[in-house]
Amino acid sequence: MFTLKKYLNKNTLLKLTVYALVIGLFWLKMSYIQSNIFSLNVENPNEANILAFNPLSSIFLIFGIGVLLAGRRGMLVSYILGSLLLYVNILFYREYNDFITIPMLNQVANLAGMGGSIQTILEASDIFLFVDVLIAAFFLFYLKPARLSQFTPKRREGFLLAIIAIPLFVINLQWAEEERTDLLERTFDRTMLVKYIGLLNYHVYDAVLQGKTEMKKTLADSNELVPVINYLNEQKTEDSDRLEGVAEGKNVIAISLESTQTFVVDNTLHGEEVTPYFNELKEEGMYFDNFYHQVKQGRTSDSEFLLANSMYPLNRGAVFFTHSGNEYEAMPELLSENGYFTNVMHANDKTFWNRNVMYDSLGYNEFFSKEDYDVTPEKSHGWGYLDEYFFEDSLEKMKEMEEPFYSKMITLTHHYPFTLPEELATIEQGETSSTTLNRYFQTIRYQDEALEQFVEEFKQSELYDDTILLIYGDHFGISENHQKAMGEYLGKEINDYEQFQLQRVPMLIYGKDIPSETNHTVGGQIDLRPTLTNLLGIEDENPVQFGQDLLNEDRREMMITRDGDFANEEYVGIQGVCYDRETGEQVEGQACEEGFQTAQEELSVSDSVIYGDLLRYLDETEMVNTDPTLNKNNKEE
Ligand code: GP9
Ligand code: MN
Repeated sequence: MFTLKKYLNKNTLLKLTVYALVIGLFWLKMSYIQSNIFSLNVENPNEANILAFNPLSSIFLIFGIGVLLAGRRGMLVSYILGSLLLYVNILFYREYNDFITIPMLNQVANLAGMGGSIQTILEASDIFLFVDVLIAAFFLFYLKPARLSQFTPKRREGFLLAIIAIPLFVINLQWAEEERTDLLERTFDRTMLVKYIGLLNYHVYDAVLQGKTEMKKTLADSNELVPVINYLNEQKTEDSDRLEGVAEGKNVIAISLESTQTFVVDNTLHGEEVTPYFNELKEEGMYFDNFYHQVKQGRTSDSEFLLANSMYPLNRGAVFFTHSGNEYEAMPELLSENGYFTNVMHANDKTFWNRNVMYDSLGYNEFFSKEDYDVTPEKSHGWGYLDEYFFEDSLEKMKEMEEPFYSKMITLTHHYPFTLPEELATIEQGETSSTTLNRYFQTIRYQDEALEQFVEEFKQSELYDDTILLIYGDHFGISENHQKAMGEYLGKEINDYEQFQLQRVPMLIYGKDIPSETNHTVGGQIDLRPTLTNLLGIEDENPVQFGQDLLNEDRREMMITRDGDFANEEYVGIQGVCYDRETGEQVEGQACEEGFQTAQEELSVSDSVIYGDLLRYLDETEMVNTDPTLNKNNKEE
């Protein structure tokens, strides 16, 4: 019979002591490394507690496997391997300020960089990180119970340890999700993942992600690109030459405005314009008022993906994380080939959204991240470096750049939760039932002022004559959770149609030879690339693009969201329901049927390219497809 007494004899207690000592020792070491060697930005006591707790599940797992495979020797092997893995991460972190990922390991060039400096990142005191291995060996083999052969772990104990890891991990994850919902789905940032689930679990997660990606990729073959290209050819409209090459050879400054939605443009609060500067600027350039964001969980990074590739991001996770190792034919690469110095300016950690890795895949020449800016506590708030300083420093950098350049700037201050030091607020908060929305007005006003200072200084600089600006909102800032408050502000009920229309973000093209006009075409971020390459007069031969030039009057007016909803010239289709785009009235019948079908098809075609990493077959597929003799032969047969 299973009685506690039977199991809690002296022998068992001695055994448990050894287990507890070894597990406790590794726990101590891992906690020390996580809290003292890595900078994980622990923000509150709850996060500190999660961080202290999160090594446990992985420790039970690795020791469980060790015991299962080879008893106490296995336990020591687990201890040594675990320690080595931690140490390799420490070395990597010293060099890259980042954690190892499998795609990162695959990037030989990166590792070569590390190899060159390996001596400089080793520290004499690192030896102390291994002293505990000797102590663990002592516990396992020479401590009295061990010496007297009272510590001989059985396989089933190993199994039990590994099983205990499961509830420990579930507790860890639930606790973490309270702080950060959808932690694993959204895969924000490696630093954040390590903070919440611990370094070893993070590696398991990374391996699972990689396994899934590899599997889909392995199953794909070059034939799959043919239907993609066929589909895109069907959708294609004749190129128009409207404004083609008007900005030939010019620099481009693309400005991604954080959380900026169209509803604030030309709108007021307390009788004051919310974004007075942008309202004015848009009159001097080409402004698009039916332009939508198309992002999903990858938020800013998804908008970057859309801009660079004219492909849809993924429905789950951030493609910047999940498919950074894919082959792309991205716009930065194309511009580089056309003599541009391509770069991104964003004063945040370079690892956020895996940017440091993905930007290489997209072909950017340089990434000016937080470490390239003079970020001090006085000049920071909330998410980090305040926009005014970011703009100021960035313009200085651009003045020194070799021309032509393509710089993409990403602002930061107007980010959820939209807080601002009181002295920087120049408009009163809103008075709706949502404090989030109320604060939103202050941070967007702040961003507007920072933009003003930048654009006005830019106009005075020598860059003005030879540069165009492409300014766009990255995604919504006010989510559906604030519908009621949004309704209070806009003075109307926010139903599904209105909520959909709130996904419009401003888009403005501004520069010396760009005419002033307001363009009402229905479009989205997917259209940015073809629009820009047309203005620059650059031949873009990549056929796998889903967007269309916004200036082409014959374009297919269609904007598809990641949820399979859409807007076209006449209708807006939302979750199977059809609305008149202008009036918002519900339309009965099959009016939206075709639109929904196109949306579904288009998203799955785009997904197949990413999941199958199909662009790696582009060269060979094009050859097959465009060989006229081959087509002729086919016809003759
Ligand atoms: C972080 C910034 C914000 O670097 O781009 O990201 P978001 O949360 O908006 O995707
Ligand atoms: Mn954003």
